[in-house]
Amino acid sequence: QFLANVISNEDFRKGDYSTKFIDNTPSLFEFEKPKDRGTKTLEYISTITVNGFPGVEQRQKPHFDPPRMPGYEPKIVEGTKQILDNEGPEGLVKWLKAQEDVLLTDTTMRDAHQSLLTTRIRTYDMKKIAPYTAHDLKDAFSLEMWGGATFDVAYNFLKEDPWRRLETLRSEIPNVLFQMLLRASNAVGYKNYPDNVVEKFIQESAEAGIDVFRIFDSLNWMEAMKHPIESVLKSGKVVEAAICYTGDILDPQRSAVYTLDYYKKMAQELEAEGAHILAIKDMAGLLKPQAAYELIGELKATVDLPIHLHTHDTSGNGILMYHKAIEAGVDVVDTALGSLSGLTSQPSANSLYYAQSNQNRKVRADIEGLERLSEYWEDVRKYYADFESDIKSPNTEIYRHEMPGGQYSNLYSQAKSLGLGDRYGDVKKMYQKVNMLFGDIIKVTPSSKVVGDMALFMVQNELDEESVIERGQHLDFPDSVVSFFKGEIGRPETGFNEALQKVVLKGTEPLSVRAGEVMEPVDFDQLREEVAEFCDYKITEKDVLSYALYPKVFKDFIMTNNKWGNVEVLDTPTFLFGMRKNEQLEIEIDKGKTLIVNLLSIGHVHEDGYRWMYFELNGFPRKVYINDES
Ligand code: 3PY
Ligand code: ZN
Repeated sequence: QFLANVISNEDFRKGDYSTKFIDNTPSLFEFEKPKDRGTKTLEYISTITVNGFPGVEQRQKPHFDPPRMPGYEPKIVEGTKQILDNEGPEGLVKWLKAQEDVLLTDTTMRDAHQSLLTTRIRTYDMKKIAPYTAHDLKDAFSLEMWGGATFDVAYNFLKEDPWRRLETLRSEIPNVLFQMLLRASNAVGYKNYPDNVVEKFIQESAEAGIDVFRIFDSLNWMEAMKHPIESVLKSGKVVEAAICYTGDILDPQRSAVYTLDYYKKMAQELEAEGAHILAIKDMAGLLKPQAAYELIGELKATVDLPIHLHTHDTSGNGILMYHKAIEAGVDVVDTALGSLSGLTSQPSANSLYYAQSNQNRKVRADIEGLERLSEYWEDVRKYYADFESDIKSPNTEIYRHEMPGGQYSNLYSQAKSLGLGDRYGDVKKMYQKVNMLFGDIIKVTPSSKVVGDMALFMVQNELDEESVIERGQHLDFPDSVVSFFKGEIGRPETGFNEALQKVVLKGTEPLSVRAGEVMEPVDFDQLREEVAEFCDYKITEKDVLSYALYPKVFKDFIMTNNKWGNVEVLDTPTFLFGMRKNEQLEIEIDKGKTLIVNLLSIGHVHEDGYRWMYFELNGFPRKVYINDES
């Protein structure tokens, strides 16, 4: 605390101090009394009760029925995790190739809620169902439960540690492979990181419990995939190298670039780099049934790798598409449990099970188990109603604008915040035009964000494809667009639109090599020292890495934790809504340590904008003075 006072002292920061600084500055010795866990928890509950949770409409905590839990004692039987642990990636691949039925990857804990609920599902709700997931999904190939947006959203919005989520679930689910989505050199971020950060991230994730790394590059740029592939190979885990699918291989009018040959060539290159599994990542749900049949069939004949197919069900054609892909020999498909499936999420595991029930190739799953887990998530989903998107029915517009599953509602919020909510139709049309203006690129995080930012910018400034170049020298383009044209997120298949690049960069030279290659390696020792300045517990390598990836987000998370303690222990209704008057709660803050909290009354607002909140904590009266910002 003394050191913290020195570092935050104004004079000290300005360098305005002498050798008498310590003697002359008594405030350096004023230490804040550390608050106990109970007080911190009451302060969090009070703030949320009075001011609401960001993104949740402020209202009294609704009454939710407890979620339906499976009514049996879960048992752990060996699954794919043991095959990998005992026989290595090659043994796993051999086993996979020998399966007659199609296998499932369950995306419920990653892409499903990333796409439907802006990634807001908390560890608390995952942990509760985890032992039953180990039991009921024992036949699954894997659970995709980490990576993508889950990493930063956990810190930023849920105030929880994503590493702890991984470790907690790993200990509860020891039998099924854990899979993550890795954005190649962007890791779990939105920009390129130096190679040593990506490599350390892979090592730490492997150690914490990830078995299968799905690696994709947002422009399908092979150069960017080689280094992460090599790092996963070094870790001894499974490399699932992904090709992002765009356009339509059966529509020659749509694209001269993304043809069957394009995908076959990339598959061969990935196989040559040492991939164990090939993933087709249909992030916008553009792959149509017959195209899937031909693509999977051709790829099976081209490479000797198991094929894992990912899609989003936005158009409503997902099950039919999977049915054709299964006919063509796909090995694994991504699905979500019924109640968190469909629309911008993955197709339903439960529906696919029945669709394949009298076919040669069935779905390897226990349907009773899928139904039980689905009931649980149906109930839990209600907590997060405020994060639901406004898409209510299948949407075939995606075949035109080609926006990835998770981007649709995000871009709409961005448009609304710029006052363009009522022009969202124009934004979507512009998105399509920007794609062509950029040379018809792959659109997925982060390249999809660049296209989205440019579309908003052009609609806002009343620009079209010609005027943006004519007037470009005088325009201040969005940062993401400048970074794209500098080559910082990679190289599109067709290169850059040079006329546009020139006006965007205004004389700055673009990169001629991969960004990660020329970026200074991160000095982890120095970062460790920086983290030690604001972290008052024993820091881990994972903390240092999180700080390297997201310095501000990580620091804010630590500050929030200091203020409120670990809010991960709160049940979700309490975390999002606080408490109702006269409600009694039991909160297990540590193993065997429980707080019994009763909110007795809420005082009126004082002139200073604060109010008293009166509680009973473990039988004793307690009050908390809270700023009413509502
Ligand atoms: C992500 O990068 O988070 C994605 O889900 C891309 O599809
Ligand atoms: Zn996806």
